[in-house]
Amino acid sequence: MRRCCLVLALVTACGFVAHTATFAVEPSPNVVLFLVDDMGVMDTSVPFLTDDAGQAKRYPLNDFYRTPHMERLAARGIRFNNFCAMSVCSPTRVSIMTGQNATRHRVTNWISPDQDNAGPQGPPSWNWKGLRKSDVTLARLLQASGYHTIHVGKGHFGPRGAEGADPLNLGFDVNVGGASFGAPASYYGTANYGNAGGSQKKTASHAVPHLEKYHGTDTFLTDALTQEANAQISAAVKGGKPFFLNFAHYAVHAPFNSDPRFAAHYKNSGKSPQAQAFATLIEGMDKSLGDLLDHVESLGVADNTLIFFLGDNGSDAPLGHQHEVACAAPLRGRKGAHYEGGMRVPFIAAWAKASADHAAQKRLPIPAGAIQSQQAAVYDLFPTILALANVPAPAGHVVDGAKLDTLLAGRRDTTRDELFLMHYPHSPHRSDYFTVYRSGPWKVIYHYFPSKASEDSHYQLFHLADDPFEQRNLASSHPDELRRLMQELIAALQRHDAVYPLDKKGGTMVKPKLP
Ligand SMILES: [Ca+2]
Repeated sequence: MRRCCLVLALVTACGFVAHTATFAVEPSPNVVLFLVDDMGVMDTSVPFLTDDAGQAKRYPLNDFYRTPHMERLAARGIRFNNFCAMSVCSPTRVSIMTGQNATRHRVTNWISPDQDNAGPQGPPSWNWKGLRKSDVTLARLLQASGYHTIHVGKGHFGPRGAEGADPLNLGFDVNVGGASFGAPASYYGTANYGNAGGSQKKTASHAVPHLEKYHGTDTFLTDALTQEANAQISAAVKGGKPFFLNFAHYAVHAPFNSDPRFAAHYKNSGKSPQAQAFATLIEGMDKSLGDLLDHVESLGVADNTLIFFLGDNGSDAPLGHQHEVACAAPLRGRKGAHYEGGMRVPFIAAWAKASADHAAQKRLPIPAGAIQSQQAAVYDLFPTILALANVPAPAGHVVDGAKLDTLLAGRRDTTRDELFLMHYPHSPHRSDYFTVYRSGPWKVIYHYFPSKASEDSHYQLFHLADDPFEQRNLASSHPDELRRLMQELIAALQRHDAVYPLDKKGGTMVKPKLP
């Protein structure tokens, strides 16, 4: 797709060349999706949240974690402090690949590799099988338009043996480390990442594939994947094609194996050994980002390489109760929960090296050190990246996301709907059978089967602008707003062709009720 120059000859009706002009055509930009598993918006030394004046505000967790390379990336680009993901892994991953809300593609739960995990009252027609060969994916569209498409790290697009288990079936030219499962058996090279060999008697069901050359070494999984990603970037650059790298770290997902390279930084933190190990996974992931930035710079392609850094769901930091202000403090909740801590993720977009005169950067300018507070979500990446690469989405493929260009430029986009729908018709997880709907400053949560976690009600209502940490449930005191938001929630589910939980007998779908 690299077209160095195009000679255009305009021929008149008489048949002679009237004018010849030479246009330099820019090479297509390289795109790196740096996707961190289970990383929430507070799991970093980069402050994402802001004060009333819109300035970055540090909280104690920002001083616990060490992510200097995220700081470097944030200084080069823009970070979003209101970026939403689905509350668990696979739904977000499929949304990134399809541009669709999980409600629509119906991978509404994480995909258990060996058995359908709809849950006891989950919808049987949810999409446990995940992505298929025939599905429209971001990778396939880029591949068809001339990109070299690389997947490194965690896949989790489909169960074991299904088409989606192998990223090579989904439009990737290369797959290193991607498989059906989400959690690695081990981060340790000395344990062969769970594969048989050496002192490892049996291959574990979640053994990370393709990394044999690191077996028996002290190469931590995050580092092995980084070396592989950088080698793939080198090969792509050598081959002269633009590349799309889906660099999907297993970190910082459990098991919380302590990374010995960084353990000393946290030993006097007063935090539990698990929390310290989690922090080492964060710092190892951050070093990976730094190594990648250095590498694209050393190859001379940094000014033509766009980095999107993000998490796939809210924090899983082992710092306290899943429904309290603890794991993602000051946000409430944790991965899987219906509170903001379960679905707010870090998002940074930056050219790997700023160059104001670069053609691609002129088309998509990104200010340095900026913060964007307008709400956006994981499915917005699909239209954004396709537009940047000049690739149209196929007719008939419904896209729920909207281009981020205006937001990436640091401006407010008044044409965007400020809506977010997160549908989780499953159990068991940190929260069960719920739908979240955000509209402007309001957030309503519908609980299909009231429980202690839902304050024994179907409804919770929060005003996030006034109460960003979800301390005041307004469902009883604001019945008009509750009813209006619930009407919108029900309409949004219908618009996305949702499937719903079943009643206890397992026969009838249970749809949300108006208050
Ligand atoms: Ca995840």
